Amino acid sequence: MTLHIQTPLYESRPMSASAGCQVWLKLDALQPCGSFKLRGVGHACEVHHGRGARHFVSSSGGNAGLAVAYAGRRLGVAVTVVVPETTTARAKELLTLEGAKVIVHGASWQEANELAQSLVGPGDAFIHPFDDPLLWAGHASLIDEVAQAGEKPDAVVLSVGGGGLLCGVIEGLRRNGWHDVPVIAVETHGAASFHAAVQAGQGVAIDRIDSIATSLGAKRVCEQAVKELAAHPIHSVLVSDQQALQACERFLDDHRVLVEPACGAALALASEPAALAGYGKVLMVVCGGATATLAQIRQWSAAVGA
Ligand code: PLV
Repeated sequence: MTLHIQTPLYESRPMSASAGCQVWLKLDALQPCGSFKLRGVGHACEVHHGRGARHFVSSSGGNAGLAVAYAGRRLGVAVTVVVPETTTARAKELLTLEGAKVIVHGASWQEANELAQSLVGPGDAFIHPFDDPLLWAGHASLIDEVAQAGEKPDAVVLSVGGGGLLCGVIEGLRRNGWHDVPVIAVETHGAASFHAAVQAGQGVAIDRIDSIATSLGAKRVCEQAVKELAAHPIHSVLVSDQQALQACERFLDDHRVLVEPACGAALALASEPAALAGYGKVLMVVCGGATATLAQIRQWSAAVGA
Protein backbone atom coordinates (compact mmCIF):
# COMPACT_ATOMS: atom_id res chain seq x y z
CA MET A 1 0.00 0.00 0.00
CA THR A 2 1.15 3.55 -0.62
CA LEU A 3 -0.45 6.73 0.66
CA HIS A 4 -0.02 8.53 -2.65
CA ILE A 5 -1.98 7.61 -5.75
CA GLN A 6 -0.90 7.00 -9.34
CA THR A 7 -1.67 10.21 -11.22
CA PRO A 8 -2.77 10.85 -14.82
CA LEU A 9 -0.19 11.28 -17.58
CA TYR A 10 -1.31 12.75 -20.88
CA GLU A 11 -0.40 15.28 -23.54
CA SER A 12 -1.75 18.80 -23.16
CA ARG A 13 -2.88 19.96 -26.60
CA PRO A 14 -3.19 23.63 -25.57
CA MET A 15 0.27 23.67 -23.98
CA SER A 16 1.85 21.75 -26.86
CA ALA A 17 0.39 24.33 -29.24
CA SER A 18 1.88 27.27 -27.34
CA ALA A 19 5.21 25.56 -26.59
CA GLY A 20 5.83 24.31 -30.12
CA CYS A 21 6.65 20.80 -28.86
CA GLN A 22 4.76 17.97 -27.17
CA VAL A 23 4.02 18.86 -23.54
CA TRP A 24 3.06 15.89 -21.39
CA LEU A 25 1.53 16.49 -17.97
CA LYS A 26 2.16 14.42 -14.86
CA LEU A 27 -0.81 15.59 -12.84
CA ASP A 28 0.38 15.41 -9.25
CA ALA A 29 -1.95 18.24 -8.36
CA LEU A 30 -4.50 15.40 -8.14
CA GLN A 31 -2.80 13.71 -5.16
CA PRO A 32 -5.30 13.53 -2.25
CA CYS A 33 -3.66 16.43 -0.40
CA GLY A 34 -3.13 18.48 -3.54
CA SER A 35 0.57 18.11 -4.33
CA PHE A 36 3.42 15.74 -5.21
CA LYS A 37 4.65 16.06 -1.60
CA LEU A 38 2.59 13.06 -0.58
CA ARG A 39 4.89 10.78 -2.57
CA GLY A 40 7.99 11.48 -0.48
CA VAL A 41 6.32 12.51 2.75
CA GLY A 42 3.99 9.50 2.63
CA HIS A 43 6.97 7.19 2.11
CA ALA A 44 8.94 8.78 4.97
CA CYS A 45 5.91 8.60 7.29
CA GLU A 46 5.31 4.95 6.46
CA VAL A 47 8.94 4.08 7.18
CA HIS A 48 8.89 5.95 10.53
CA HIS A 49 5.52 4.41 11.41
CA GLY A 50 7.02 0.98 10.70
CA ARG A 51 9.84 1.82 13.13
CA GLY A 52 7.26 2.63 15.81
CA ALA A 53 6.98 6.44 15.65
CA ARG A 54 3.95 7.67 17.55
CA HIS A 55 4.08 11.34 16.64
CA PHE A 56 5.12 13.18 13.47
CA VAL A 57 6.53 16.71 13.73
CA SER A 58 6.71 18.92 10.63
CA SER A 59 7.89 22.46 9.95
CA SER A 60 5.96 23.53 6.89
CA GLY A 61 3.20 26.00 6.46
CA GLY A 62 2.68 24.57 3.06
CA ASN A 63 2.14 21.43 1.11
CA ALA A 64 4.71 19.31 2.95
CA GLY A 65 2.87 19.98 6.21
CA LEU A 66 -0.42 19.08 4.57
CA ALA A 67 1.07 15.82 3.35
CA VAL A 68 2.37 14.97 6.85
CA ALA A 69 -1.06 15.76 8.32
CA TYR A 70 -2.76 13.56 5.71
CA ALA A 71 -0.29 10.70 6.21
CA GLY A 72 -0.62 10.91 10.00
CA ARG A 73 -4.40 10.72 9.84
CA ARG A 74 -4.29 7.74 7.49
CA LEU A 75 -1.69 5.91 9.62
CA GLY A 76 -3.30 6.81 12.95
CA VAL A 77 -0.28 8.83 14.11
CA ALA A 78 -0.61 12.21 15.87
CA VAL A 79 0.80 15.17 13.93
CA THR A 80 2.13 18.57 15.01
CA VAL A 81 2.89 21.13 12.31
CA VAL A 82 4.81 24.31 13.16
CA VAL A 83 3.96 26.98 10.60
CA PRO A 84 5.44 30.47 10.16
CA GLU A 85 3.28 33.58 10.51
CA THR A 86 3.21 33.92 6.71
CA THR A 87 1.16 30.74 6.33
CA THR A 88 -2.17 31.36 4.59
CA ALA A 89 -5.48 31.01 6.40
CA ARG A 90 -6.40 28.39 3.81
CA ALA A 91 -3.38 26.23 4.69
CA LYS A 92 -4.17 26.42 8.42
CA GLU A 93 -7.78 25.49 7.73
CA LEU A 94 -6.73 22.44 5.68
CA LEU A 95 -4.20 21.33 8.34
CA THR A 96 -6.88 21.53 11.00
CA LEU A 97 -9.29 19.56 8.79
CA GLU A 98 -6.69 16.77 8.65
CA GLY A 99 -6.68 16.72 12.45
CA ALA A 100 -3.16 18.10 12.91
CA LYS A 101 -2.12 20.31 15.82
CA VAL A 102 -1.00 23.64 14.36
CA ILE A 103 1.53 25.91 16.12
CA VAL A 104 2.22 29.33 14.59
CA HIS A 105 5.79 30.51 15.20
CA GLY A 106 8.31 32.83 13.56
CA ALA A 107 8.49 35.15 10.58
CA SER A 108 9.72 32.48 8.16
CA TRP A 109 10.19 28.75 7.70
CA GLN A 110 13.67 28.92 9.27
CA GLU A 111 12.28 29.98 12.67
CA ALA A 112 9.33 27.59 12.52
CA ASN A 113 11.79 24.82 11.69
CA GLU A 114 13.97 25.60 14.72
CA LEU A 115 11.00 25.35 17.06
CA ALA A 116 9.78 22.16 15.37
CA GLN A 117 13.20 20.49 15.81
CA SER A 118 13.17 21.39 19.51
CA LEU A 119 9.78 19.67 19.93
CA VAL A 120 10.96 16.29 18.68
CA GLY A 121 10.95 13.93 21.64
CA PRO A 122 11.73 10.22 21.99
CA GLY A 123 9.34 8.15 19.89
CA ASP A 124 8.68 11.12 17.57
CA ALA A 125 9.75 11.45 13.95
CA PHE A 126 10.70 14.74 12.35
CA ILE A 127 9.57 14.95 8.71
CA HIS A 128 11.63 17.46 6.75
CA PRO A 129 9.88 19.28 3.87
CA PHE A 130 12.68 18.72 1.32
CA ASP A 131 16.01 17.50 2.74
CA ASP A 132 15.78 13.76 3.42
CA PRO A 133 16.77 10.72 1.28
CA LEU A 134 13.49 9.00 2.28
CA LEU A 135 11.61 11.90 0.69
CA TRP A 136 13.61 11.73 -2.56
CA ALA A 137 13.07 7.96 -2.82
CA GLY A 138 9.32 8.57 -2.54
CA HIS A 139 9.26 11.44 -5.03
CA ALA A 140 11.11 9.19 -7.51
CA SER A 141 7.92 7.12 -7.93
CA LEU A 142 6.61 9.93 -10.15
CA ILE A 143 9.20 8.99 -12.78
CA ASP A 144 8.61 5.24 -12.23
CA GLU A 145 5.00 5.81 -13.34
CA VAL A 146 6.14 7.64 -16.48
CA ALA A 147 8.61 4.84 -17.26
CA GLN A 148 5.93 2.17 -16.69
CA ALA A 149 3.76 4.01 -19.22
CA GLY A 150 6.68 3.84 -21.67
CA GLU A 151 6.66 7.60 -22.31
CA LYS A 152 10.31 8.65 -22.22
CA PRO A 153 10.57 12.46 -22.44
CA ASP A 154 13.40 14.53 -23.93
CA ALA A 155 13.40 16.77 -20.84
CA VAL A 156 11.59 17.13 -17.51
CA VAL A 157 10.35 20.55 -16.35
CA LEU A 158 9.81 21.08 -12.62
CA SER A 159 9.77 23.77 -9.91
CA VAL A 160 12.48 24.07 -7.27
CA GLY A 161 11.96 25.21 -3.69
CA GLY A 162 14.36 23.41 -1.36
CA GLY A 163 15.25 20.95 -4.11
CA GLY A 164 13.50 17.82 -2.79
CA LEU A 165 11.43 17.36 -5.93
CA LEU A 166 14.53 17.90 -8.09
CA CYS A 167 16.53 15.26 -6.18
CA GLY A 168 13.62 12.81 -6.26
CA VAL A 169 12.99 13.21 -9.98
CA ILE A 170 16.69 12.73 -10.73
CA GLU A 171 16.72 9.61 -8.54
CA GLY A 172 13.74 8.37 -10.56
CA LEU A 173 15.42 9.14 -13.90
CA ARG A 174 18.54 7.34 -12.74
CA ARG A 175 16.79 4.23 -11.44
CA ASN A 176 14.92 3.92 -14.75
CA GLY A 177 18.11 4.26 -16.82
CA TRP A 178 17.18 7.73 -18.09
CA HIS A 179 20.54 9.36 -17.26
CA ASP A 180 20.41 11.30 -20.52
CA VAL A 181 17.14 13.14 -19.79
CA PRO A 182 17.91 16.71 -18.66
CA VAL A 183 15.93 18.49 -15.96
CA ILE A 184 14.80 22.09 -16.45
CA ALA A 185 14.64 23.55 -12.94
CA VAL A 186 12.34 26.56 -12.67
CA GLU A 187 12.13 29.18 -9.92
CA THR A 188 10.73 32.68 -9.67
CA HIS A 189 13.22 35.58 -9.61
CA GLY A 190 12.44 36.31 -5.96
CA ALA A 191 12.96 32.72 -4.78
CA ALA A 192 15.98 31.77 -6.86
CA SER A 193 18.04 29.83 -4.30
CA PHE A 194 18.93 27.02 -6.73
CA HIS A 195 19.91 29.55 -9.39
CA ALA A 196 22.19 31.22 -6.83
CA ALA A 197 23.87 27.87 -6.12
CA VAL A 198 24.31 27.24 -9.86
CA GLN A 199 26.02 30.60 -10.28
CA ALA A 200 28.20 30.20 -7.21
CA GLY A 201 29.04 26.58 -8.03
CA GLN A 202 28.23 25.66 -4.41
CA GLY A 203 25.44 25.87 -1.84
CA VAL A 204 24.67 29.46 -0.88
CA ALA A 205 21.86 31.18 1.00
CA ILE A 206 19.97 34.05 -0.61
CA ASP A 207 19.20 37.06 1.62
CA ARG A 208 15.45 36.97 1.44
CA ILE A 209 12.46 35.58 -0.39
CA ASP A 210 10.61 38.14 -2.45
CA SER A 211 8.04 36.20 -4.49
CA ILE A 212 4.35 35.32 -4.26
CA ALA A 213 5.45 31.71 -4.92
CA THR A 214 6.01 31.22 -1.20
CA SER A 215 6.09 27.43 -1.54
CA LEU A 216 9.39 27.88 -3.43
CA GLY A 217 10.71 29.98 -0.56
CA ALA A 218 13.69 28.07 0.79
CA LYS A 219 16.62 30.47 1.20
CA ARG A 220 19.05 27.63 0.60
CA VAL A 221 18.55 24.41 -1.35
CA CYS A 222 19.56 21.06 0.11
CA GLU A 223 23.18 19.99 -0.45
CA GLN A 224 22.11 17.00 -2.56
CA ALA A 225 20.56 19.38 -5.13
CA VAL A 226 23.93 21.14 -5.42
CA LYS A 227 25.72 17.78 -5.80
CA GLU A 228 23.36 16.79 -8.63
CA LEU A 229 24.70 19.71 -10.68
CA ALA A 230 27.87 17.71 -11.26
CA ALA A 231 26.08 14.38 -11.72
CA HIS A 232 23.09 15.09 -13.98
CA PRO A 233 22.28 17.58 -16.79
CA ILE A 234 20.24 20.38 -15.17
CA HIS A 235 19.29 23.77 -16.63
CA SER A 236 18.23 26.53 -14.26
CA VAL A 237 15.53 28.90 -15.55
CA LEU A 238 13.84 31.88 -13.89
CA VAL A 239 10.37 33.31 -14.50
CA SER A 240 8.56 36.31 -13.03
CA ASP A 241 5.73 36.15 -10.48
CA GLN A 242 3.52 37.53 -13.22
CA GLN A 243 4.38 34.66 -15.58
CA ALA A 244 3.72 32.11 -12.80
CA LEU A 245 0.32 33.65 -12.01
CA GLN A 246 -0.69 33.83 -15.68
CA ALA A 247 0.25 30.16 -16.05
CA CYS A 248 -2.03 29.27 -13.10
CA GLU A 249 -4.99 31.03 -14.70
CA ARG A 250 -4.27 29.53 -18.09
CA PHE A 251 -3.94 26.03 -16.62
CA LEU A 252 -7.29 26.43 -14.88
CA ASP A 253 -8.89 27.35 -18.22
CA ASP A 254 -7.10 24.63 -20.19
CA HIS A 255 -7.24 21.75 -17.71
CA ARG A 256 -9.75 22.81 -15.03
CA VAL A 257 -7.24 22.32 -12.21
CA LEU A 258 -6.17 25.08 -9.83
CA VAL A 259 -2.48 25.05 -8.84
CA GLU A 260 -0.28 27.37 -6.77
CA PRO A 261 2.12 29.90 -8.33
CA ALA A 262 4.91 27.54 -7.15
CA CYS A 263 3.63 25.14 -9.81
CA GLY A 264 2.66 27.91 -12.22
CA ALA A 265 6.38 28.79 -12.40
CA ALA A 266 7.10 25.48 -14.17
CA LEU A 267 3.93 25.63 -16.27
CA ALA A 268 4.95 29.09 -17.49
CA LEU A 269 7.68 27.53 -19.64
CA ALA A 270 5.01 26.23 -22.01
CA SER A 271 4.45 29.86 -22.99
CA GLU A 272 8.19 30.39 -23.53
CA PRO A 273 8.99 28.35 -26.67
CA ALA A 274 12.62 29.55 -26.48
CA ALA A 275 13.10 27.76 -23.15
CA LEU A 276 11.94 24.46 -24.66
CA ALA A 277 13.52 24.83 -28.11
CA GLY A 278 15.21 21.68 -29.33
CA TYR A 279 13.04 19.23 -27.39
CA GLY A 280 10.40 17.11 -29.13
CA LYS A 281 8.63 15.89 -26.02
CA VAL A 282 8.73 17.51 -22.60
CA LEU A 283 7.37 16.12 -19.32
CA MET A 284 5.82 18.86 -17.18
CA VAL A 285 5.64 17.96 -13.49
CA VAL A 286 2.35 19.50 -12.38
CA CYS A 287 3.39 19.56 -8.72
CA GLY A 288 0.13 21.25 -7.65
CA GLY A 289 -0.24 22.99 -4.30
CA ALA A 290 -3.35 23.45 -2.18
CA THR A 291 -2.55 26.54 -0.16
CA ALA A 292 -3.80 29.26 -2.53
CA THR A 293 -7.44 29.85 -3.37
CA LEU A 294 -8.63 31.24 -6.70
CA ALA A 295 -9.51 34.50 -4.92
CA GLN A 296 -5.93 34.75 -3.63
CA ILE A 297 -4.47 34.11 -7.08
CA ARG A 298 -6.71 36.78 -8.62
CA GLN A 299 -5.70 39.21 -5.85
CA TRP A 300 -1.98 38.60 -6.52
CA SER A 301 -2.58 38.92 -10.27
CA ALA A 302 -4.23 42.29 -9.76
CA ALA A 303 -1.36 43.41 -7.52
CA VAL A 304 1.40 42.49 -10.02
CA GLY A 305 -0.66 43.53 -13.05
CA ALA A 306 -0.80 40.03 -14.55
N1 PLV B 1 7.02 23.38 -0.70
C1 PLV B 1 7.61 23.13 0.57
C2 PLV B 1 8.88 23.74 0.92
O1 PLV B 1 8.95 25.08 0.68
C3 PLV B 1 6.61 23.00 1.69
O2 PLV B 1 6.95 23.17 2.84
O3 PLV B 1 5.49 22.62 1.39
N2 PLV B 1 5.62 22.99 -5.62
C4 PLV B 1 4.87 23.07 -4.52
C5 PLV B 1 3.40 23.20 -4.68
C6 PLV B 1 5.48 23.00 -3.25
O4 PLV B 1 4.74 23.07 -2.15
C7 PLV B 1 6.89 22.90 -3.15
C8 PLV B 1 7.60 22.85 -1.84
C9 PLV B 1 7.62 22.83 -4.35
C10 PLV B 1 6.95 22.87 -5.56
C11 PLV B 1 9.12 22.69 -4.38
O5 PLV B 1 9.53 21.48 -3.85
P1 PLV B 1 10.95 21.31 -3.18
O6 PLV B 1 10.98 22.13 -1.93
O7 PLV B 1 11.05 19.86 -2.94
O8 PLV B 1 11.94 21.82 -4.17
C12 PLV B 1 10.21 25.68 0.89
